[in-house]
Amino acid sequence: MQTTQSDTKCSDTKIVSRHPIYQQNVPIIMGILNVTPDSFSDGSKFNQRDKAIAHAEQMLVDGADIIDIGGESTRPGAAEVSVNQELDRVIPIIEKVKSLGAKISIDTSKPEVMLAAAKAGADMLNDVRALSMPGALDAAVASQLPVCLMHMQGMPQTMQKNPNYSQVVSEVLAYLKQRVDCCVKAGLARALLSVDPGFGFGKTLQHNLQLLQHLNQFKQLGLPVLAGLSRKSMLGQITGREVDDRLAGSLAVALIAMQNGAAILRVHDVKQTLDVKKIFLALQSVSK
Ligand code: 7PJ
Repeated sequence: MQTTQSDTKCSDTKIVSRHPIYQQNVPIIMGILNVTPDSFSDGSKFNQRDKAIAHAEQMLVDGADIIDIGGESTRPGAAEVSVNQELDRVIPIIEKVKSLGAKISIDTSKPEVMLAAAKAGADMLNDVRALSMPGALDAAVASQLPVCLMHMQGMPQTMQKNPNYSQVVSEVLAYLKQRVDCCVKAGLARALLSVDPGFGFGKTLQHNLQLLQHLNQFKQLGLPVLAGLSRKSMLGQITGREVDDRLAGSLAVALIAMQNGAAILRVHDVKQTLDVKKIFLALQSVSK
């Protein structure tokens, strides 16, 4: 695995990040590549794969720094996917996208998929369950890949039924801190880790807004913060728009996330998010 090293400075911690693409003060763009059948609904398996590859190529042309490949839908109510199904969906895509010269992140919670993805060339693990599934922590340690640890309350099938916190920001922060400590104890260097509050994963609109408003608090962990807000239902709740019509909302929250310290933006619309990033950086250069 190739890594670029750069200093990560935070209020009280200084670490050297081994994140594959992390850059201090420059947010990076992670392009989303869903390879669940519902995201490419028409056509044969070959056709689906072809479409996925073409989409990855386009995101790279548009300026994605890393492609996040996911074969398990974590939408509320989505059907569970077996290990073999998930492997069958993601491994050929990882191999092909890797051959295009891209950095790859694998969005999975399954240890078997983590190990196979690492072998196929993945540069990073992205786990919405923060390595909590049996065997996931061991698989991550064995891979020695950078990992994004995300917070989720409950399980995808039921998480939006009744999300409940007394203080959402401090509770999510405490959870991530505990997962980070657990990873370090198990043998994953701090420098390999990034954290994510998990927008929309067991959160009401109010919870999501509080997390976004206070995103900079997550920097106190001294790790890169990932924000996944693109096209999410919170944007539909605010704007009244359907999922395919949330570009403006997605760009608005991408800018706010950058201003509040996000180091990695997980997005569908790479080209447009890159423009937002350029505007953010231009403004940053005069404010110093
Ligand atoms: C996220 C994710 C997110 C991280 C998904 C969707 C649902 N991984 N995977 N953060 N969301 N790290 O894109 O709407 O927010 S799947």
